[in-house]
Amino acid sequence: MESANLIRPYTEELKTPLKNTPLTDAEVRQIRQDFPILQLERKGHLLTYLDNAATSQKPQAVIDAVNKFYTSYNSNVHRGVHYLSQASTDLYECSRRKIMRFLNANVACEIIFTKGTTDAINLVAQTYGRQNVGEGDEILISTMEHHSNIVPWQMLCEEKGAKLRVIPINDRGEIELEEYKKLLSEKTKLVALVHISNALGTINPVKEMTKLAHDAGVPVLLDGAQSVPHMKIDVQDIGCDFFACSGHKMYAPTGIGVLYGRAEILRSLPPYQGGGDMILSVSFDKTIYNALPYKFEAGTPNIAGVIGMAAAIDYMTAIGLERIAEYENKLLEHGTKVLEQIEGIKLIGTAKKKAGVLSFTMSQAHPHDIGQILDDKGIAIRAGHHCAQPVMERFGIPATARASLAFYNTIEELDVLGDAVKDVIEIFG
Ligand code: 7TS
Repeated sequence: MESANLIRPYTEELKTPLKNTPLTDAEVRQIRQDFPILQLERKGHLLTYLDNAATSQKPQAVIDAVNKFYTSYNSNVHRGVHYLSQASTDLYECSRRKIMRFLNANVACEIIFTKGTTDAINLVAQTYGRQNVGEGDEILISTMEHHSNIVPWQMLCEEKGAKLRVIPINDRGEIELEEYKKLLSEKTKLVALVHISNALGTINPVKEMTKLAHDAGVPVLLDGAQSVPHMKIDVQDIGCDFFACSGHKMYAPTGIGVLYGRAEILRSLPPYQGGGDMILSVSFDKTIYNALPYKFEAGTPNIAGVIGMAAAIDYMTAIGLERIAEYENKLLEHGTKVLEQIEGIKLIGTAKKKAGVLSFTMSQAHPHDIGQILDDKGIAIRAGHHCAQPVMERFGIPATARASLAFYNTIEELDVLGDAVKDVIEIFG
């Protein structure tokens, strides 16, 4: 019989980037061929997919990894002595170690698989939060949080009689650091902060903010949903205590995500959910919980999702995260220029440090109308509040139109976006 090691389709080691020179247009054309969905046509137009902050498209390598799991390895993990169960367990744990390296966590047990960012943040709220937050305590978030980094804390505060405090942002959509310093106090039990804003594109100074929180004795959770796909992440260098992200925004399947937590903190926490896999032994008198990371992974996990996420990491690291960030920055600069030159367009989110998000309003048309007309031209953007209603309120607007970028987008696509936006203006005059 074949051994699990022999059938392993990839290793836990990270790939090294194929090159260290800037990503060329020819390479991007090649990369686009790896994404079957980018070959789709809509109403006679080749799809221009600019809704990557909502979810990214999947390369064939990820689709194949999931397919291969179901066709050749499907079995439950951590259970059977039989060949398939050992193979799927091997793939699952090998993927965990790959993700540990990708985020530069210290040990594999610091990587907890979740359904996504939302689930990861709720895990922290329900474990760390319920254990450590009491009446009169405070949790510090920012104005630019996604609802998934607001509502779990509101729910916790309501239950515990604690208070949610909010760090203000300036007109460019940047954190007011002086206000942040003032808000940190002995009452603060956690800082929960978005790394890159999905509505504005702002890259927050998370290392500096983590240091300030730690100096005040406060742990930090980062919402990395929008940062992991677009820049190199090193959780130890940042120094954060928790880091949450979603597979589907980093070219992996939906329904899978990661919570990184420092082992020392995770060990001190109660379990999140009860069930199979999170226990060592169960009797009606006493249940003994499993060690990390299984204590936080109750029930059969999303094995195919985990394997797909490892394949996505292979794909991204082979291109190179630094090269991805550099190329996307070039796209952002070009897209910003294109939109800025159009009369009536206002960019929302103009931070000095920004990732590939172009949120805008137009004096002539509502964002939903813009989205509709662009869709007729095969261009996919998102229109709405982007699950960040407090950001909209801060800027006094109900919604924005948002084009969000990935490394498979091109300068030409941003020109297509610009021309289509001009057409919207003509229609609405
Ligand atoms: N945090 C941020 C910063 C996000 O952008 C999102 C999703 C989430 C958390 C939640 O992630 P999930 O995978 O758990 O749903 N953002 C978006 C978006 O911008 N458009 O659709 C979803």
